[in-house]
Amino acid sequence: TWSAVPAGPPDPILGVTEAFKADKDSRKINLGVGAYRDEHGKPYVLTSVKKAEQILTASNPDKEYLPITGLPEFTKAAAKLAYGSESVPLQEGSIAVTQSISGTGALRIGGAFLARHYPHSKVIYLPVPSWGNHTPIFRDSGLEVRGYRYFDKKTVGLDFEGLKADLKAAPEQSIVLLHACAHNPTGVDPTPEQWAQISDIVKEKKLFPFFDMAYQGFASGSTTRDAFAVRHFVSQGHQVALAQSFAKNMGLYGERVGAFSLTTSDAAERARVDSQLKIVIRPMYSNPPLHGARIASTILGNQELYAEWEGEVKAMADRIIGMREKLYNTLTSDLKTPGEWGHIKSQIGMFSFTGLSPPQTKALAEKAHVYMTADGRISMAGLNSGNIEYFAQSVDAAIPL
Ligand code: PLP
Ligand code: TYF
Repeated sequence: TWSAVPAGPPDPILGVTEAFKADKDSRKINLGVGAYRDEHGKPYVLTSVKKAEQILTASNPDKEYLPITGLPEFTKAAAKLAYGSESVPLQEGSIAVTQSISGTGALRIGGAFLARHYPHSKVIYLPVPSWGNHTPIFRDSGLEVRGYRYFDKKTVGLDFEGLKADLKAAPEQSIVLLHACAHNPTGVDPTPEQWAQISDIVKEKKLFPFFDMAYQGFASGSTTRDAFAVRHFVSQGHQVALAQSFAKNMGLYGERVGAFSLTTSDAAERARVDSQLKIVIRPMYSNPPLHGARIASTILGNQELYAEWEGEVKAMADRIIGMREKLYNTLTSDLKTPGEWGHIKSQIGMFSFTGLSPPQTKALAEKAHVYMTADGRISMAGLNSGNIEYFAQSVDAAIPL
């Protein structure tokens, strides 16, 4: 029956982990997948998460099904975290929000909802490059995927002129996907002034903004600062779609905790949109899992745990920023590695887009047991004081290739 099914290619990001696992060398480093590692290279479970789990266990909760749109305490708290308690649509009760299977599930619900109900366009514009899963998510949702210029290889920074030109040239009312902060894979974000200009173009062209916020708190260490773009757009009167993930900022990767929301015109419109979100979700997976949403809502709803969590997000962000400094200094001052490495320090969030070429990344894997995606993206969180010098020396050796 399946003789005509062709073998598919491995996932470009998760495939790196497979190669890493198969390597027996003790010096090996995995800088592929974007998952936080502590100073000892180990997965990190936040103390606030452990405390929330203790509170939950002590309350002996049941295992009943959640409603289709998830745990109400969680979705309320998630919307407040993203939009801010001062947000007008939040206060007016005009935000439709549902729990989702982490950020990926939020993007997929959003894609499916827009494909069915957004009346003006079936076209979504993604930054070039974007997270590798964006294209298949939106294509499988029934949207047509196109790109807008984002990254400038020459400056290793934002191609702001290209971005503006491409958004201005897009058909009116197209959907545009924006990374809210800590752009994956480039680590390059617009400045607040640039966001304000993007908001103006989106308004002028009546584009529909869809924010992907997978790293709130992870970029700057402040959940408020990282929500700037979303909150600015909302304050400018845009209606937005928003995908949130709690994988990175709470370290809840495998618990699959996320939310999808849409700001609407008023509470009556919100109720109609809510009803249609349920109709999109019910045949997909019926209702979301309990445990992770309970953890997140316990943290977000408890002042003490919330403060502890904010400290832990900041500590993760700060460790990454420290690794950026150290890598930059080792490459430039100690090793005098040829090239311009300032972007290692200026890039934001979990990743650095090193500028290493596919042959260089291949050599790093084969000769130095250092693994990263073929586009030269490294997960900064995979570096620590025990491996950063070996990494820098390996990069230095690979540069002439
Ligand atoms: N969006 C972006 C830009 C991401 O980088 C990620 C994870 O790496 C996600 C969404 C979704 O991840 P998850 O489904 O684990 O929340
Ligand atoms: O490293 C990245 O960019 C992500 C990480 O279900 C990831 O692709 C891994 C698994 C998953 C979602 C995101």
